[in-house]
Amino acid sequence: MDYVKLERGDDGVAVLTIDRQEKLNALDPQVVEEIGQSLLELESEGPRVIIVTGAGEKSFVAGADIAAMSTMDPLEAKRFAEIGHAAMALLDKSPIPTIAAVNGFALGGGCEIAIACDIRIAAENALFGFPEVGLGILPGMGGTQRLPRLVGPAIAKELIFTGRRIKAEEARMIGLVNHIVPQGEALKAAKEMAAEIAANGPVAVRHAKAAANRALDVDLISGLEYEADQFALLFATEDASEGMGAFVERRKAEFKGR
Ligand code: CO8
Repeated sequence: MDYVKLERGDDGVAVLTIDRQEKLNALDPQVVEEIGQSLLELESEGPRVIIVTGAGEKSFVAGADIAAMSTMDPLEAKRFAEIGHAAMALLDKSPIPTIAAVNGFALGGGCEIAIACDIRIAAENALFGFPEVGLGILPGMGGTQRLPRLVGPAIAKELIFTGRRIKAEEARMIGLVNHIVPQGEALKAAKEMAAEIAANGPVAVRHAKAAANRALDVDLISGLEYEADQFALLFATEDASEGMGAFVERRKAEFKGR
């Protein structure tokens, strides 16, 4: 891989870093392919949490590579969007929790990566926005679908139609960002949150993610049925016996992930 680095911690936390700093980590087709391949690798290894970040403090990802897109024909653009969608699905539909540690620019495709993650932690210098319509295109890596689900249709449409950039604080106010931390500390804060998640029953966390994802796709009654099934299923795991047993015996649970 040229532009994506994977770091696997002993604590079950994997960090995927997009590293193309000379272009502010902009996404050309190769970068997007590498993100998808890396996430596929991680999915089969099964870390407890995946953190996604951009190399350097200046930029998370400054969007899709505009120079590369400027020569694409519609079929190439469709293919680009498809590999992008496949990679993003590995972030939000995979059972492994994902956290975006956002440092600096998260524009266009960069913001789309961030919102495909389950949770976003932003450094104070983070800047979010969807500049695509100013380029005569639109957010094509899930932004038109995920942003309205995350912040509601009116705010999403405002951001997409105007292309306005917003700072971390405004992003937090509208629910785009979970937490803001000092500049340079987004990855550290994401690792701290990942450690909190990783200390819990991993099978439970995975099923909880699947259940929470269901809330976005189905009506309440179907979602509650799904939740009850997932809840019941966990009673067949060793982790549930261990977790509840440890509470009753007043000791710390040792989860095995099964
Ligand atoms: N594409 C290509 N190159 C870029 C991009 C980009 N998005 N962003 C930055 N770069 C390059 C610059 O061209 C420059 O390269 P070089 O040194 O070779 O000239 C280098 O990175 C440094 O950038 P700047 O000199 O411009 O740095 P500044 O600090 O002056 O400005 C900005 C930083 C404000 C981020 C500015 O670079 C900028 O506006 N970039 C473009 C942001 C943007 O419009 N992003 C959205 C792109 S469209 C998109 O993301 C569509 C996604 C949907 C399709 C995905 C399908 C998979």
